[in-house]
Amino acid sequence: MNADIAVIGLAVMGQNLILNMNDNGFKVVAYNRTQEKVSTFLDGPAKGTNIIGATSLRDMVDKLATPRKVMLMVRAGAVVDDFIQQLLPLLEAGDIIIDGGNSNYPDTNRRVVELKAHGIRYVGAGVSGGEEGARFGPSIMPGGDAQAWPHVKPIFQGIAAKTDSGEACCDWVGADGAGHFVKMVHNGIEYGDMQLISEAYHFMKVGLGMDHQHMQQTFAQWNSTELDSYLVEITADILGYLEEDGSPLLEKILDSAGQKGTGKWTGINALDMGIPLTLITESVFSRCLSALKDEREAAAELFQNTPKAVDGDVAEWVDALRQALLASKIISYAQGFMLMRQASDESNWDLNYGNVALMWRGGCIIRSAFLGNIRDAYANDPELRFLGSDPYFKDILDNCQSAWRKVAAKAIEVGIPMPCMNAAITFLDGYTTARLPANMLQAQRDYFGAHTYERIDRERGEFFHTNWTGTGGDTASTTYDV
Ligand code: NBP
Repeated sequence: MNADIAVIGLAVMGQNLILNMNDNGFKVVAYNRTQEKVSTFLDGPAKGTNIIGATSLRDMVDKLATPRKVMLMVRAGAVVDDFIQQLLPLLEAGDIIIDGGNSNYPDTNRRVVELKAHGIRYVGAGVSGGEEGARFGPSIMPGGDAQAWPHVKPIFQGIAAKTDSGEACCDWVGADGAGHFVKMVHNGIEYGDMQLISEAYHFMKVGLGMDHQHMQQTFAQWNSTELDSYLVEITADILGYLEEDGSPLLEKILDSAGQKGTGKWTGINALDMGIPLTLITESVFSRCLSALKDEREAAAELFQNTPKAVDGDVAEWVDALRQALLASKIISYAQGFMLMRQASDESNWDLNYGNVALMWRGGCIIRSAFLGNIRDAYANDPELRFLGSDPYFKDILDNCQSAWRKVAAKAIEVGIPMPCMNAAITFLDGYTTARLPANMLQAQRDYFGAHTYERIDRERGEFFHTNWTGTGGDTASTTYDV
């Protein structure tokens, strides 16, 4: 047999990726742990296609052309390691294993090294876009053993989403777990975007008293501005969705958010790497806070917290909100790209940030017109440290600032929680403040723990300790940062 690729895992992502590969002329072998899912798939969605099934991993491997390409679309974690162990005796040097699931990137780092020792080329590919993306064009972020890329490239770029100018939303990201790292940051940014939109909705509903039709029209209109994006588009759809009795379904959905871990991993990595990823981290905490539903209900009663109205012209507030959302979004992406730069520097991945923006331009959940501008920003200056410094984005931040502050201040005044919009403006204020009160922090640290400080009237790198009380000693603690 001479199939191009095998896909293991026939849940929603695997099935749709296989159908997409088939549409694009690739011959695919489908395999699943629970065998009946193979026959159900072949007799159902795959009927009449060139897709073939396998009854065992041996059968699957035998049906592949060399070098064999086996893609795992299974639950992340131990299941991936189990399949790798089962595949190893069946594959030979030069064959390729691809993990297209949401694996944590340190696992991918480890697997690339372990499999290289067996002569197997391992690829960790982030796949985004959910069911529809998988079926008709996902965003794919592959990284790992670069020798695998020429073999995988035609399939991945063939099935990936395309930008308006026809570029594939898939390119080689970098070594080790770089692909899964970039996918993780993508998901973190998705958390931030979703929370920002939810905050805008909350302000409209509670503060401005807008009805669903008005909110739906507002988001639909925003979708023809710089906010043009998949998430803004589906928000308008969600707001317009009515139940049979004519009432909006949205208001019947329990306000307790779930999460599957990628936002949390992004926050953990930011803490580990010392990057102030305040907005995405707040968005994860917002989900945690929302999940404390019973406690919140009790506290709402205890504090007699009732929604408060925002006075003033609704249309003016709506436009201020649009500006606040846009500016906050810029900060969120700026922080996400700061995190990727730090990871790239630490791991020598040499990430191409413009390419990352291009990969997210289509096919994925955070796809937006805005990502085209991010791509341009990094094309103009690949060394850009802060996205907000790019002229296009700086202009928006400058122009939106007054409205953005107005919204953030009003939300605090009337008690509407907007943690991400507020985190965003606070970040910009901190990032653009030449002298922060960290001198006080350093003095305190030295006062109680002899942690030493640097002086502005001396060279950087020279550390001082003061005996602040006259009763402490002159011995300083060792100076290091963690
Ligand atoms: P799931 O994450 O639900 O995984 C289902 C697959 O994992 C099935 O093939 C199932 O086999 C297999 N599996 C499980 Br669960 N436990 C197993 C075990 N102990 N041994 C062997 N196989 C096992 O599927 P999905 O939602 O299609 O996602 C696939 C991957 O893609 C995941 O890593 C996911 O995080 C990622 N992803 C999902 C989305 C999305 O929108 N759903 C988007 C992007 C990425 P069985 O049929 O025998 O139980």
